[in-house]
Amino acid sequence: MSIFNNLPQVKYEGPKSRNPLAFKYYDAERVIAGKKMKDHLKFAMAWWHNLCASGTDMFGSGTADKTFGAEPGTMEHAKAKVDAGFEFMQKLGIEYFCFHDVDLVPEGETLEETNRRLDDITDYIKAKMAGTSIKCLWGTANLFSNPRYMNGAGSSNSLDVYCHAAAQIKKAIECTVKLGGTGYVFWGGREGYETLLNTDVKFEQENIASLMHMAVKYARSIGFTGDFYIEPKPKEPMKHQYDFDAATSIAFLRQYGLDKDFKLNIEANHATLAGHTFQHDLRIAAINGMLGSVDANQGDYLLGWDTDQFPSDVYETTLAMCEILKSGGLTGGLNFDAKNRRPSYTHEDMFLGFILGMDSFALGLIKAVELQEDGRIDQFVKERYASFDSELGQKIRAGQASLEELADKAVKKGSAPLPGSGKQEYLESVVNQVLFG
Ligand code: XLS
Ligand code: CA
Ligand code: CA
Repeated sequence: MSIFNNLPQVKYEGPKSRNPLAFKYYDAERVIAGKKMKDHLKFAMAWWHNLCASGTDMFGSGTADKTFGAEPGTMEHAKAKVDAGFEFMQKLGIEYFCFHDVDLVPEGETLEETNRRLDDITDYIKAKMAGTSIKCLWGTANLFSNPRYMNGAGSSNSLDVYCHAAAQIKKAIECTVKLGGTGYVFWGGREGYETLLNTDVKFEQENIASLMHMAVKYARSIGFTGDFYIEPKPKEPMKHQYDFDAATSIAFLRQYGLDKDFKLNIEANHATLAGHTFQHDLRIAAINGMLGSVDANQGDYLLGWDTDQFPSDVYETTLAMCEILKSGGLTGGLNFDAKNRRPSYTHEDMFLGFILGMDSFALGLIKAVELQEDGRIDQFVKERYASFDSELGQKIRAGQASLEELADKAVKKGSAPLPGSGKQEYLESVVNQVLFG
């Protein structure tokens, strides 16, 4: 039975198309920079936003009907969501999905009951996957919604809560492995604190690291060969979250010896909440060899929280794709951790949100490749550091220079010349010319 029967198979019709239910830029099979677009842009559907979230906010109830013809809170509904999700992905040509354990099934009274339900639903999903090209990008455990996690999961003060989190992680890893997932995510939603007056930060961070070590050990023992990801976010829901941004998360992973098994899942809206650009966190992850996957969305510059909007800003997607191309591409993919605005409540809006997001990244990819081919920006950056091509510069780069010899050179020179213009305005005009010229 079709759920989206009034909605078509979405096809590429090109930039001149006026059909709202067609791609204008995303042409899955088009080869660009040596790869098919769909291989540059491994788009994923987030189970939680697309199949679960109905538009509830702090001031009002849901606006969107996500029942898909079944009673919410039942296993029939869990299965209806699978049916809806697969039809949706197939109609849009999306080949990956991401999930939390509790997105898949309603939690039971006991862990055993929840786990049985997870066994059933993953059997059902696996059967659906057969004969399609749909795969699992990553799985995760929701360790933030249930009241037991009010003080965190790995960072909880309660041993019982810590063990409950371990049980959920164990099962979520098993589900991810069963569905062939290539990644497993830790988003530290409540791993942080509200006040230092009641918090032992060192104790909590050590406990989080231990839980991660146990997760890696168990996952490897059942054959998981993919990457673990930390997904940085500075705040919301906690006032202060430990995985503040890419740099902080990398330092944590290195400090606790987790850096060989983990990379980062960089979310655009989380980077901007940390006071960075999306590109900044992509760059920091990439230069540290830790750019794994991306949660593709955007925030609102006027709002200080995580609005999880479908990406529409092509300037941003272009600069993001520049970073991704420069890093050699993602081992993970681009998960739309994005939801429709509350007044966009129809099934058609679900399609329109993904079309917007996929086209924005496709256009970003096209423009990023054009920027690379144009070459003026890369050339400018190269020339900007050209003084280090000298013999002494090379010695510094190789770590073979001494402070005394640099000081001697400076003294002989007398005064240093100015370092040359940064030409930001010129570079921004190059971007505009490539984007709109
Ligand atoms: C919330 C996070 C969450 C993670 C997965 O802000 O983005 O959805 O991606 O737990
Ligand atoms: Ca988010
Ligand atoms: Ca996310």
